[in-house]
Amino acid sequence: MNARTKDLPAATPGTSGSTLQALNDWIAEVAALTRPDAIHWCDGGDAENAALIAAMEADGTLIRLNEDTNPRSWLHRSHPEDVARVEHLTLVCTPDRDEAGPNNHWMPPAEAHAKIDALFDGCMRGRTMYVIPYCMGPIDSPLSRCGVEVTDSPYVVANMRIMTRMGAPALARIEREGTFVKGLHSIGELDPSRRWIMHFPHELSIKSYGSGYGGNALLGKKCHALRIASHQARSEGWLAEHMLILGVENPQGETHYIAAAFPSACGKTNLAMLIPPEGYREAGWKIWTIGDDICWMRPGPDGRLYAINPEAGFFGVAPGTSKKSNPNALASIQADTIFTNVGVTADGQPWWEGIGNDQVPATDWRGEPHDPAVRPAAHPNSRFTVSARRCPSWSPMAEDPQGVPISAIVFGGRRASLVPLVFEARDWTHGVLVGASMGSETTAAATGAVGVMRRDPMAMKPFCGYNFADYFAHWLSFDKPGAKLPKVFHVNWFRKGAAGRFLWPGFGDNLRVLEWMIDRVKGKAGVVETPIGGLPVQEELDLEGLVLSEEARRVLFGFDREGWQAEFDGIGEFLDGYGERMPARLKAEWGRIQGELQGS
Ligand code: GTP
Ligand code: SPV
Ligand code: MN
Repeated sequence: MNARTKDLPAATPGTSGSTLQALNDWIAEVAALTRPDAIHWCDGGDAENAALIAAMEADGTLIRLNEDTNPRSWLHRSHPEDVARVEHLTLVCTPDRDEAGPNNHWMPPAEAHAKIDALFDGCMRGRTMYVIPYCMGPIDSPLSRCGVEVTDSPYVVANMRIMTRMGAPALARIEREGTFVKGLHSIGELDPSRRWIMHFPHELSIKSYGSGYGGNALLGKKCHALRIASHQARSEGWLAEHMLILGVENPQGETHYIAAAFPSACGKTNLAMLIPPEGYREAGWKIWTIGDDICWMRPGPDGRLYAINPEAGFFGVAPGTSKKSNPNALASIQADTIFTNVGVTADGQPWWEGIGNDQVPATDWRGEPHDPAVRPAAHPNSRFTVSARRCPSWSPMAEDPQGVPISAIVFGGRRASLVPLVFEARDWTHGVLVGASMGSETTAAATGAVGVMRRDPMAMKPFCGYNFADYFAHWLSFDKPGAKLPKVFHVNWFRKGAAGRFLWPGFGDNLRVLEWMIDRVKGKAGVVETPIGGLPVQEELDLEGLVLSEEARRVLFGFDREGWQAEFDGIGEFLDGYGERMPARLKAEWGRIQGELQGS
C-alpha cells in the first residue's frame, strides 16, 4: 500500500453476497492485469474526498482557486491533447458488425479486448486503483441502474462523486440486484496514439484507456448511461437519451415536463436552467431543472412516458456561461466546483470567454500567461463539474423514484439556415422522422472540425450503442394501444440572418416557445400546416417585449419549400445508408413528406 492509500479510510466490502463475490473476482482479475500498488474501495464519504483532494492539490492535479470568491473550488488542467471526446477512437464491440451499425466504429470483441488489454497490462504500476461503485438515477428508483468504475485517476473519482450517487449505498444496491456495468479505466500515458474507448454491450462492460477527459473517462456518463444503457433499454422497453429534462410551471401552478435532445454544446444546460423573461417572471412562470444531459424514460401504468435524470451533477460547458446567459449555472458554480481547462485571474478566480465580468485572465488553460493572440483563456470545451443540488432551479422531483411524466419531446440542432424557430410533428411516426433527420453544426465537445453540418439523429450520433435503424424501430415501437405519447417538436435557436448574426434572442426568451408548445399540448393553439409539420400561428406565440427585425420574423416563422426539398434529398440518402434495416414505416413517412414537398 502506498502512502496515499494509507491516508484514506479503509472501505473494503465484505464477501457475503454472490454479487460481491462476482465483483471481488472481477476486481482481482483487473488488478492482476493492471498491477496497481494499492486498491482503494471508494465509500463516497467526505473524509475520503478530502484526502483525495489534498493528495491532488499536493501533486498539482488540482489547483486551489480563490477561497473567498470560490470556496472549495479547484482548477484542473488536462493534458493539452486530451480536451474532448474522441469519436474516431470510440468503439461499439458487438459480435455482429451490423448490430453496431454504420453509426458506430466497430471491432470484433475478441480483437478489441486483446488490443486494449495489451495497453492495460501493468499500466497501474506505481498507482492506486480506485474502485467506484455508483448508481445512475435516484438510489431507490426502479428506473436506476448501477455500475462499478475502476480507475487510476483520482480526478475521475472526485468527478464521479459529483456526477453520480457513488459509494456505499450504490454498493448495497449492487449486492441486492446482482448486476452492474463493469467499467475499466486508466489514463495510461495520456498518449492520443494509445487511446481507446470501447464498449461491449453484450458483456455490460466498458474499457477506456489513455484519456482522463469527461465523456471518455467518467464512465457512468456517456459510456454507461447512453451507449450501454441504450442497448439495454432496447431489450427492456425503455429509452436512454441525450436529453435535458425541465419542468415549466405556469402562473396557475401547473407543471409540464419537457425532454429535449440537442447535440453536444447546443444549449441543453442553458435551456434546463432557463430564467423566464421579466414579464413571465412577474406573471408567475418558473422553470424547474431535472437534468441537463441524459434522460432515461419508460412508459408508466397510465401510458405516459416517465423520465429520470440518471446523473447527480452537471458537467457543463464553461465558455459563454454568464449572469446574462445562465444565471442559475453561474450561481451553482460559486462553490464546491471543479473547473477543467478554464483560465484563471491573478487572484485565483476562474475565467472564460463570455463570462461577462470585468476580471482579466492572467493565465490560460494551459497554464501559460494569457495572450489572446495565442489562444483563448479557456479551452472552448472547458467544463465545470458541480452537484445538481447547488442549482437554484433544481427540482425536488428529480429525486422522485417514479420520474416525471413527459408532455413534450423537443429535438433541435444548430442550423444557421433553413430550419425555422419551431415546428410540430404531426404524430409519433413523424416525430421519430423529425428526430432521425436532425442535423447540426459540429462543436468543440468532440475533437475534429467545428461548424460542419452533420446528421446527428436525436443528438445520439456519438452515443447510440447500436444500429440507428434498429434504434429508430425501437422509437417507433412506443406507438401502441394504450400509449399516451408526448407531442414532438423541433426547434432551432441558432438561425442566422444575412448579416451572420443570430436572429432569435434565445436563452430566457426560449420560454416563449415552450409556452406555445404547452398550449399545443393543451389544445389551446393552432398551427399553420406545412409539409414539414405545423408552424405556429404567429399571433399565438407571445413575442411581447421583443424587438425582432422584419427579416427575423420572416425566416424564423417561414417555410422555404425549395430549401426543404434539398434537405429531404439529403435525409433520404442518409436513411438509405442503412439499407433494408431501416424501418419501412420511417421510409414511408419520408416518402409522404417528400411527395408533399414536390407538391403532389
Ligand atoms: P453538452 O454538455 O456538450 O451535451 O452540451 P449542452 O447541450 O448542455 O450545451 P450548453 O447548454 O452548455 O450549450 C453551450 C453553447 O450553446 C454555448 O455556446 C451557448 O452560448 C449556446 N447557447 C445555449 N442556448 C442558446 C440560445 O438560446 N441561443 C444561442 N444563440 N446560443 C445558445
Ligand atoms: C457531450 O459532449 O455531449 C458532453 C460532455 O456532455 S462529455 O461528458 O465530455 O461527453
Ligand atoms: Mn452531452
